[in-house]
Amino acid sequence: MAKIKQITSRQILNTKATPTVETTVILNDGTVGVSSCPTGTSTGSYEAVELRDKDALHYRGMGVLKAIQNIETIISPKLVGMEVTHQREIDKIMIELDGTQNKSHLGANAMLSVSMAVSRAAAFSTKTPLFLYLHQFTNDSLRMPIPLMNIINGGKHAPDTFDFQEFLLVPASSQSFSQALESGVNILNALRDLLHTNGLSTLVGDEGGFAPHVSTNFDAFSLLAQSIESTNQRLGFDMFLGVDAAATNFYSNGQYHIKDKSQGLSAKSLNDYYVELTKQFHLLYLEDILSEDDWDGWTDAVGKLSKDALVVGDDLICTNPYRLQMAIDKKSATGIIIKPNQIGTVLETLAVVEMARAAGFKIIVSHRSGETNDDFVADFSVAVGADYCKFGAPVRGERVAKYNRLLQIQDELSLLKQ
Ligand code: 2PG
Ligand code: MG
Repeated sequence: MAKIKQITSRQILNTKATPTVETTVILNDGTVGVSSCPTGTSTGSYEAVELRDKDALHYRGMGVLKAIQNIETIISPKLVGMEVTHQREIDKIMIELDGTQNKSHLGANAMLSVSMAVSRAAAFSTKTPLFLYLHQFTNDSLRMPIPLMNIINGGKHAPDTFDFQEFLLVPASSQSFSQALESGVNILNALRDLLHTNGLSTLVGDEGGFAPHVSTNFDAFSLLAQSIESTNQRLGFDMFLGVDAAATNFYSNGQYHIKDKSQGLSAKSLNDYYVELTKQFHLLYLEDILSEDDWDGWTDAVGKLSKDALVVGDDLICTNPYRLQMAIDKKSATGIIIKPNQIGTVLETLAVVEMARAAGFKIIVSHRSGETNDDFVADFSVAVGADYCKFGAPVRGERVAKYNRLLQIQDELSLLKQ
């Protein structure tokens, strides 16, 4: 088995012109594995720490040279010489070297880029597709996820537009991955035409979805419903809708403030509004519909909404086992967003998936708004048999990289079955 010979890292840019860490792992059999970390914009308070230099003279303080130094001076000396397939031990060593609850010593960006590059090098070295390589660390079945496509952007991803952050297409599970992707593209094109006809902007937000200046969240759902109807698909049969409200961003002084309502709302009243929207627009997927610490509000949401839609925690849980346990105990969600950089290593991410699955949660593997062209999460989503993946709109290189990788995997899976 191949051993780690060298680990090098560098500062590269993500899609928001913000520096991030890219790591190269070289093995003694000549194999090379490279991986880079994504970055969130509307981050949860309980995410692992992304180490930033805070040197105002460079990249407005957002440089990651300290994280890179940690890789080269602290992590690399301990990992060089190890068997690359010993992912569990490798991640454990990094967790011990960090020694904190939230990865604030080494930085989750440093640790995750190494962890993913190690997996990729091991997969190459053993001549195994990455999704199959990762699959051996799980108890799940391989499965193509249903793509949740964010074709209208709001919130922090498109400032001065909608209060809700993401308006998502949710294809029916009867569609194969490639059919679902094509349906999404057809609706994206129909929406572009509809916006154009109405004299609205077709400029896009961080994740490639349109960001028109219409006023309410209700209006955004209406635009999606009209676009779906103008294709040959039926809302509520072939295609459903979803939302990532990222509600922490419009919560203040105990109330939720959205343009749809003239006054601030309590969690219960906001949940009643979600019930109306769910009925009218066939919402199947509801992510971060309440603020990240509004546990009672979340429990109320599950009671009112979970028979019709998935109630999904992102900032609520932050891919963190302690937060997940709270969500299980309080019956606050029925699905979990999985983002490797919220926790910091591949093995810990896999463990959270297992824990969530055992509690009956649906699994949604997600990109970040600040991405690179790294398609690791595509393989990861298949490896853990995720129910859904959320990789943005099916446009822009960094989003399409993940969808295109899933198209390859769909083919590879059918070859495996032959
Ligand atoms: C989210 C993500 C990804 P960000 O909230 O789900 O869509 O956004 O990466 O900005 O946290
Ligand atoms: Mg989210």
